[in-house]
Amino acid sequence: MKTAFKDIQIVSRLGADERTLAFDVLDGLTRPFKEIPPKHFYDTEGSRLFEQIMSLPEYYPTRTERSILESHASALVEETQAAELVELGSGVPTKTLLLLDAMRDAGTLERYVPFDVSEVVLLESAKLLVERYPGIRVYGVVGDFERHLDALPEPEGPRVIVFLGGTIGNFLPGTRRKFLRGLAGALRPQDRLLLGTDLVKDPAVLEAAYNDAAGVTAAFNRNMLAVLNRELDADFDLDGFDHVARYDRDEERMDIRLRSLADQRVRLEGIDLEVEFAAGEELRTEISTKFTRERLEAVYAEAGLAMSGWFTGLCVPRLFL
Ligand code: SAH
Ligand code: AVI
Repeated sequence: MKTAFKDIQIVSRLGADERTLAFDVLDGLTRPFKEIPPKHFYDTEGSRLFEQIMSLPEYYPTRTERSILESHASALVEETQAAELVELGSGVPTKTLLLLDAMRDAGTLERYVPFDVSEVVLLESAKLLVERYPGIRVYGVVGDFERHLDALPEPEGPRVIVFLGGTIGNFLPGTRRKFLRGLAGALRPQDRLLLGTDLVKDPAVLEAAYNDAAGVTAAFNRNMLAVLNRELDADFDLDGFDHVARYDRDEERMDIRLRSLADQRVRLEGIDLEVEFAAGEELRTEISTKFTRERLEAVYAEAGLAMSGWFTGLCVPRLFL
């Protein structure tokens, strides 16, 4: 499917026959340990809730990454002479503006290529960007970056691919390796990858970031059940599940789950499935891996990538100031 506006072209790889949600849910809820992948958080409501998470006092990653980009965007553009910016999991591209501003100021900016599962958010951001940067072309891809990297357009000039927000941390190790290998294959020798990851730190700071006092992360987590209710005609009682976010020190990652408050049975009409949850049973909805430089270098090496620069920022949860 293709949608064209002036200066905006959107291609979609998530057609009506896309049955990933149905498959993931059938597969994930019939395992001894229940799990559904985090890409299913991001319907319109999930994307809005994530936008709220980004400005929570406890959620330091967005502010930290923004401050890193503020310090280094100009130098990165000067070094790469980037004419096009490809952004995977682009979401609401607020931090991206720092890179696009630097490209505009250097006179190199030609094209922005956002890539996201959320069509609504992608289209909104495309419209915003063509207004902010007269002359820019936006080529958006609505797709799953685990499966549709081949939908990226041919490069038209020096290209930087950015993957920000720590989203790489949401992959399990095997999927992460496959994804990064695919990405390495899409990079020409002169292209660069700018990856934003969170780092290992005090577990109290980490756990606070995923258990905010206002309950926005809990609502974001439970929203996955609302997605299942709507898309798969399921009857999950959202109040029947607690939000649980713990730091796993051995795996160095946050582990985010929904815990059933009682013995309950859920019917998912759309996939003709009935599932039982025991009281206290947990459904994993997300992991969020925290890295060290050594670990990241090893992850890069196994994907055939080499690290050419490393920038860190101060993690400042506002609650601890
Ligand atoms: N890059 C932004 C948003 C991060 S939130 C930032 O740094 O703030 C993660 C984004 O990735 C969301 O917009 C979500 O819709 C998207 N996403 C998650 N899984 C995806 C997948 N498998 N394929 C494509 N986009 C995905
Ligand atoms: C998108 N991703 C990097 C966020 C994270 O921190 O892992 C998603 C998130 N989940 C709960 N809070 C934020």
